[in-house]
Amino acid sequence: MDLFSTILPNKQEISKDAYLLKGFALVYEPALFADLAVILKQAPLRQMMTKMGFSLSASMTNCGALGWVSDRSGYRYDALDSLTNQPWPAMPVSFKQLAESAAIAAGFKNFQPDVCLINQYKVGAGMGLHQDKNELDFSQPIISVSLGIPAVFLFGGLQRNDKTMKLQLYHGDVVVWGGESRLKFHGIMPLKAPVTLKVVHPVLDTARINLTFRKAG
Ligand code: MD6
Ligand code: FE
Repeated sequence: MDLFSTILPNKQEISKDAYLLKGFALVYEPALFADLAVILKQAPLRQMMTKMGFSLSASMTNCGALGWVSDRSGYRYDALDSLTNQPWPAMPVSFKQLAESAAIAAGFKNFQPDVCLINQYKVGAGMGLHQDKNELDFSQPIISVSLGIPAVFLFGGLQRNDKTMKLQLYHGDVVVWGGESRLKFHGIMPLKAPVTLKVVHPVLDTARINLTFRKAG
């Protein structure tokens, strides 16, 4: 048994090289929210367009040296926010510490994220099945932090048509994936209105925020 299975009883392997760390982000919550508020003022959430001219249902922004963007010319990483023509806000220490410690807990050493994509989902918003493959180095994992109301995460295989598993992600849950799972198809089912007030967050209300950390450049 490895050291972290004793220290982290809430670590679940969901697939080869992919882990769910239940509640891992909860101790970071006060710092994350304070830092997030500053970022959102500087680089507001916005709905981006796809190449095909549809707008993504989640609203997005970024912090870090690079940001994930999509518009009529496609999606890519860009150092500038096209809304402000300024660099994205720097990645706060709290964000970095959360991402790096989650990576270590899942067995990925030396993860140094240069992008944090911030997704906000309101009830009804979701994200279709996709692969994350715009990053240069697929040996680096992705760290995904869920905040706010629960979502159903779809997790498939290396082919779009492969069978998907469904995973409930709750406030504070962190998914870390890399290695053999790095290029697996995944998505978010359209969010349902919460059925209990217990999952309605005092700050986020009935929204979900997802932070995904990557090393893109
Ligand atoms: C989301 N997440 O949870 C969207 N990608 O809102 C992702 O697309 C994602 O959670 C790569 C790795 C983990 C993820
Ligand atoms: Fe993704």
